[in-house]
Amino acid sequence: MSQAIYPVRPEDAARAHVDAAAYERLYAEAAQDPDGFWRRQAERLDWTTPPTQIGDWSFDEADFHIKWFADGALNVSANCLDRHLATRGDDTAIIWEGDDPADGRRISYRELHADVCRLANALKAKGVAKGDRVTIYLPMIPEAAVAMLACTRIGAVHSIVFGGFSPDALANRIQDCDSRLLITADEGRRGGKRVPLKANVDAALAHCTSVDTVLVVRHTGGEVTMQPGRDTDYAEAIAAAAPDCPAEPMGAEDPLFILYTSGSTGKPKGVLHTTGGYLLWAAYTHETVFDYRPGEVFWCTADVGWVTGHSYTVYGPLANGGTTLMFEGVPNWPDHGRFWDVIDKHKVDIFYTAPTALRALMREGDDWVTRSSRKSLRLLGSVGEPINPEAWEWYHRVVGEGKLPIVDTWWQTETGGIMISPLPGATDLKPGSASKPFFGVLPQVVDAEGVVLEGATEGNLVLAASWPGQMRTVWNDHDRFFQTYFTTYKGKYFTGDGVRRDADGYYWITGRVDDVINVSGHRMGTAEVESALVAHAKVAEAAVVGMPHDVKGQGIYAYVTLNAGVEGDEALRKELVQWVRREIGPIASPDAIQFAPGLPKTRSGKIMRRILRKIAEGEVGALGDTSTLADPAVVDHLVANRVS
Ligand code: 6R9
Repeated sequence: MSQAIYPVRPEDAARAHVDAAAYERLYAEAAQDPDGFWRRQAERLDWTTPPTQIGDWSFDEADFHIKWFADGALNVSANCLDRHLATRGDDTAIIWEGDDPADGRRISYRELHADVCRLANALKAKGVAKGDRVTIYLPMIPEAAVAMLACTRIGAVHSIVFGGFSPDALANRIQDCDSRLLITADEGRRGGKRVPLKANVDAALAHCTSVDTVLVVRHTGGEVTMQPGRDTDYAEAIAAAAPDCPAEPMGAEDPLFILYTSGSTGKPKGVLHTTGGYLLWAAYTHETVFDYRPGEVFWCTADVGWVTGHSYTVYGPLANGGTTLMFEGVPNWPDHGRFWDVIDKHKVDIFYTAPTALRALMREGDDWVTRSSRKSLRLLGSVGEPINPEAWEWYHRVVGEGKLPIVDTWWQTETGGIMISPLPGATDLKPGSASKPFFGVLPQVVDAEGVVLEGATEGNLVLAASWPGQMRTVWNDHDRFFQTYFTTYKGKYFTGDGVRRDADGYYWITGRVDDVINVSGHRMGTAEVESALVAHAKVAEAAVVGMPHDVKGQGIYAYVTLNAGVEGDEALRKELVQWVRREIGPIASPDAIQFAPGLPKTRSGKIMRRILRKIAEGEVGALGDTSTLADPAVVDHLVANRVS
């Protein structure tokens, strides 16, 4: 563990919204008088009906409910657009940087407002009403933000599906929330390659009956089949629509969006966020953690298909009247200097990315970075997985030239926004530590039995109180919401993460303690990959665990038992990798497949994942207690045939 400490720089403290003294004061206020605190904070949004009710929640089974600002009403698109028009209508809301460095656009608040209104009117003309679900399957192009905001304008609930997901994964997500309308593009572009989005949609819709309308953005101009009666050209649909559309006043607790995420069981969960609390959390954390001021260029590299793209590419920056950069491409194309070139090109002030990207770039040498100026940069951020101190130090020394603070932000799809993070003007930095909780966040470290551990300690991370940005339910499965998050430790929200707290009260996230693996900052449920594998005709059984991976953080290690008489060879291994990519998407590709005649099971038939994890990690000398195994010989075979 790194011992280094980087103190707050005086210039950061001087300019900051929140310095060290303010942090202590605001943290105490939010903990002692949450209603007073959040009533004041809610004033940063424009409400059509200001809330008088603030926090109203209980994590106890008998009275389980979570509400914030419940009697207030507001509209998210009005908060992200209309209220900025008078003061900064001509300011740039979105800078779009295409995959091809020659492609780009700048969109002002006024233009974005008009585009959003047109699409909102077009959606209404297609029969989309308040509460209806709209699936968005788009590349990182401005139309993705337009689509999100147009939904919020009329009270439709968006569900974005990452463009890297397969037709099957898309179909499951459409069906689960019963979307009526889908917005896609002909193709996406990534690293010079094309992603056949519309063709994937056609394949997905062969299994879904709920979608009756598809809007298709012509992005690459690639050839697509348009199904008459169902598919409409996006440009045509909005050309016919008026550039103003009243913003529907929404209850603070009305659904805003659904975002599917992996859990420890097979089926991805539809995480539901609501209107008031989510927007407040995204806006307030964006302003405070990045010490953001309008006029600065904020670049979050996350795709809008993930929660980070929702909160910090779109909602947080736009709610704050900021300039957000949307990037369609990848860090290593046309070459390994792309990130730094884009920073110079658009004079980016704040850069927010994932450790996996940093590790990949670090391997290519410093020259790619140092050939750029990066003098516009003021602050760096990290999100998605624990950042190892080596990557942190490289980010700090090479990218930030030893000067810029790094905010390592811990949070989850479920939390809506940043929960534990340094504040640049308030928190001394320790490489690898997400450091201190944000206002209103009450972390606790508990042991396996739920005993709260004090002081410097290590255990599981729970949150003892609700916060406005908290998810409200799992779409269509409120019981699963309660069971997943509130039963492991009664009366508390369980994060699924392990954590260490040091003597200074800094939190160090150690990674997932459940059956979720974090591949390049993307969550994969091991059960999802397992069910994809067993769907293959030659596979009898599969068990999937995480393994250490230099760039991805964690890789996917699959133990596969084949049907009797089937021979496991290199060709089948490749076939299975392709199969999983087709079933779920490229992010789920197994990094290692080990054919195993048997899996280690208890006498009651439970697979002992602890042992499989150790073997995948190469820690074969430390397998622990194997006495409860039904057949200990299985383990010797697995160890002897480990894939490295
Ligand atoms: C925002 C996001 C959530 C899981 C989370 C944890 C890991 C995220 C982290 C981090 C250590 C950080 N995680 N940020 N671990 N340090 N700064 O990534 O949401 O995709 O839902 O993933 O990611 O394990 O539980 P999501």
